[in-house]
Amino acid sequence: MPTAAQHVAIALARHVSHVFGVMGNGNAYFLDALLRETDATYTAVRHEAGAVVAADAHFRVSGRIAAATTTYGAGFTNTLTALAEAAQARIPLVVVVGDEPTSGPRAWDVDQIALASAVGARTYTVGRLDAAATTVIALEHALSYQVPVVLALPYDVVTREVGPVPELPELTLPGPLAPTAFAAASIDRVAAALADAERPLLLAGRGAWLAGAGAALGRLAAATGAVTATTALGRGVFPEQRYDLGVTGGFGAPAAMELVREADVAVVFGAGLNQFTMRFGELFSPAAHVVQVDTAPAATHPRVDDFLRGDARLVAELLADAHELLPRPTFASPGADAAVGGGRKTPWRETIDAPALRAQEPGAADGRTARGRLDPRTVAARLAELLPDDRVVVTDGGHFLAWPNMFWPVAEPNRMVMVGTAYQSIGLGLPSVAGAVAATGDETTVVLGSGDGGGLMALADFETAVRTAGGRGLAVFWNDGAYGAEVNLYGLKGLAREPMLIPEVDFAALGRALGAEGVVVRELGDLERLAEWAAAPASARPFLVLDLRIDGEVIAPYQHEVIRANS
Ligand SMILES: Cc1ncc(C[n+]2csc(CCOP(=O)(O)OP(=O)(O)O)c2C)c(N)n1
Repeated sequence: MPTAAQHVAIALARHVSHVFGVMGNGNAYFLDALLRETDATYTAVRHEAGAVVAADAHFRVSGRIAAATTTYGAGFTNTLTALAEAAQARIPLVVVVGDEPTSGPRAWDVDQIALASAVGARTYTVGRLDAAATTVIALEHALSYQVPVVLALPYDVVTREVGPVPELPELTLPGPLAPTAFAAASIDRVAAALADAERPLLLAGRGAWLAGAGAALGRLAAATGAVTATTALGRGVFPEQRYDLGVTGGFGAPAAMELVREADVAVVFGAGLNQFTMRFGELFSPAAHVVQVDTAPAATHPRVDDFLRGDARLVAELLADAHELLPRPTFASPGADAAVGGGRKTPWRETIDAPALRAQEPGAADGRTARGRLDPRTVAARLAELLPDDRVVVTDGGHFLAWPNMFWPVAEPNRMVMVGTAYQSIGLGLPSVAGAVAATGDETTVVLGSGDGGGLMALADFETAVRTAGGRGLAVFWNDGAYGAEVNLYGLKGLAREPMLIPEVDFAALGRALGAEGVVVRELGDLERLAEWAAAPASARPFLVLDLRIDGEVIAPYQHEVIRANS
């Protein structure tokens, strides 16, 4: 007779193909059922935070929900930072976790429901009569609200025989959020504002990508002559890169950011407008009219003048349709005589050279600073030339985040994934590798970017990264012998430096200990190994670790913005 654990595993595996976890008393029977009774793939990680991070990264890369599993108590509390990140970033996933028995807590139990709730995750507790149904409802909640959920397995329930697995319904999920009545009534007004603008700008974020708004936004940009830009999580949303300024905010190129300040009307789609995107309030000129289109209940930044609630794709389509119905043509088609065509101005986007505007400040030409260490800008630019095009980049947090974001082009938003940025946590990079590996095909290279501080924090899942990615994996450690972001903020203010420093750790040797190949990179020439590696098929090469000995005194522009905002 099937047990409750089997009911949960079978119901879960109908919709989830990958489960990441660490085993213990609380999830042993669930794991046994999962491996024996379902086709789901189980990947062991080495720290429970890594299980949630891997499931999170899996969703961010593939758009498909995954699960994490841990034992009760310590196994569960180990997930909390990663769970907070998933909640704040609005990533659906299921954490299948052991819990206290229905008879009440034992000496080692903690109030897991309260803990999950405190970081923003709802718990569904499985009972003996409803194990499969509760699993389906938990999945529906995660996907409908785009949040992580906890599926709790009481210790005494999992082993109970509960009868045949019932017929399971398909998931019932809501469609895209229709524009509110106010938003629908505002379409003509916003379309007219875009048409009348001298310098219209469209800015899109991850919400626009999730809504599949790319084509509609491309149509709207073409119709209005708007220059486009994205947030760090929305890169590549607009189909035409030749009119795109790249990332706004501190990772953006200086000339591109100056141009954004010239916009007189800016319409923002599916972007939360956090302090980094907004350059701490400086992104738009005070005179610009800023419209935000989002599924959030209200505007997410005080700078927003007009808020339209609705799905980014639906609203972009309505705006493009409305623009086409306007009584006057906005501008002549390219090359046409303005007088004959009735056009009244040159589209703003035709007046700019976006690729030149996107150029970043280069580093030292020979790749070395006066202190004899690597210039991170030059090495980042060289890495961009050497990395395989078919890649997914997963990163930790820290000052170094600037270098991949500024210098590595991204084909689609789901090819640069930063687990940890919503909750501003470091230490979630290395376990992201396993999730990205499971989410992509054999041809795709998974590239990790990490600082030395975040890398050391996540060391347990360095093993997971090497084991799961094998020759598909490459880890790039931006090694400055410090918690660089802290040095830049508090070291420069004169605070005691000792807590900010890290001995020079040999990540190449650490990688070798785990079965990878490790290269210490002290000059640009040391990157030649990457050229050979990239040319070999993944099956014929090892996981490669590049330990970049960078100069921490080269400070990224976004860090200067943070320093200014903090002083
Ligand atoms: C879990 C956690 N602990 C501490 C911090 C504070 N913090 C933010 S950035 C940072 C330094 C990161 O250092 P490293 O990973 O070496 O990257 P770098 O800044 O040097 O590029 C620290 C400690 C944090 N954000 N998250």
